[in-house]
Amino acid sequence: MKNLISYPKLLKSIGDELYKKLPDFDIICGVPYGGLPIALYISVTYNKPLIFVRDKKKGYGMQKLIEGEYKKEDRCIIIDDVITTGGSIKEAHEILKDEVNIVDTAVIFNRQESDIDVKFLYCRNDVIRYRLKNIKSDKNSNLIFSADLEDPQKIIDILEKIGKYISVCKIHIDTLDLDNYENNFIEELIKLSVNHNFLIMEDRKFSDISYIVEKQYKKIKSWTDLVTVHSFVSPETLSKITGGLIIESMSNIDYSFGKNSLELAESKKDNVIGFITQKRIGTGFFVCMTPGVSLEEKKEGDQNYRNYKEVDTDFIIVGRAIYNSVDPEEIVKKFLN
Ligand code: S5P
Repeated sequence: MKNLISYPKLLKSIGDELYKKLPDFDIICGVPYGGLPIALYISVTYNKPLIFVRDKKKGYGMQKLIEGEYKKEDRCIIIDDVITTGGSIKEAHEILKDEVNIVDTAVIFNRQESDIDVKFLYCRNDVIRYRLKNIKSDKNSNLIFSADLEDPQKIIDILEKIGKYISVCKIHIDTLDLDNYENNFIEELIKLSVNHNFLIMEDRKFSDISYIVEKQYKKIKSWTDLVTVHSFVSPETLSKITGGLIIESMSNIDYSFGKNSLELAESKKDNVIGFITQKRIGTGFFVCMTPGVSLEEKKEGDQNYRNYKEVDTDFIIVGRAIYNSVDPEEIVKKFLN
């Protein structure tokens, strides 16, 4: 993001797009350093005086913390490039709150790790959606590998062979036998996902109130791109996650939350990527992923398998048919045909 200053045309179009999202205001405040170029561009282009705040921690101490001229009644916008935890934006608020009338805060990129309400152009969820789309088309693969083996080493060994063919690797972290594994499984999984260019999904099927899901998600967020969530959660619960996949229907029982799931997803577009579903729903903005898929139609316990050729959604999720076979690479190639 700091390199944006090396691309003036891009900086300009980002500045214009961000400006369109802002309410009426009188002055604009950039948070150094990341927020300054974009705030200065908006200031000069739209004739809005600029101020900026100094970093308290950097020893300016009792000196002047706000540069530029302002009046108490000025409606002020705070601008930064990125919001992660929101620390520097909170500090700017602190410095400005009794000096001007803060009307909004805007950033270019929201990492979605903070509860502060900000306007933004892009967020983590957008990046996940974009990457999924690109991986699918670059690899020409609609295959999600469901790595439900208990032995982490076996998962790593299979991924080394099939990683280049798959778009996503899905796991259930709580089913893995990690205590008896000498390496750091998550580190290895991330390395493989980078080398072979696939996303990681934790099939957590969140179902609790937002207060709890926020805590649960914190434990896995650093390594998972996608995460599943039941369709009966509240919009508030959904707002705590990114890369969400709403369980619209299950392969093993006959229920469907089509309308609910769509409404829920529409209400939280910045948190949802799509659905786990047996049939295509929505208009294509959200992806549809289907589990319960094998080379042929069959029943195993309560799992209902459909023939992969019968599935018309965006992705198929396949577990046992791949990892129980003697040659996973050969089987993967069959699914991709
Ligand atoms: O409806 C569903 C939803 C999911 S996420 N049915 C499913 O089977 N799944 C998951 O897909 C299930 O938890 C498992 O991880 C995978 C299917 O694995 P397989 O071995 O039966 O292909």
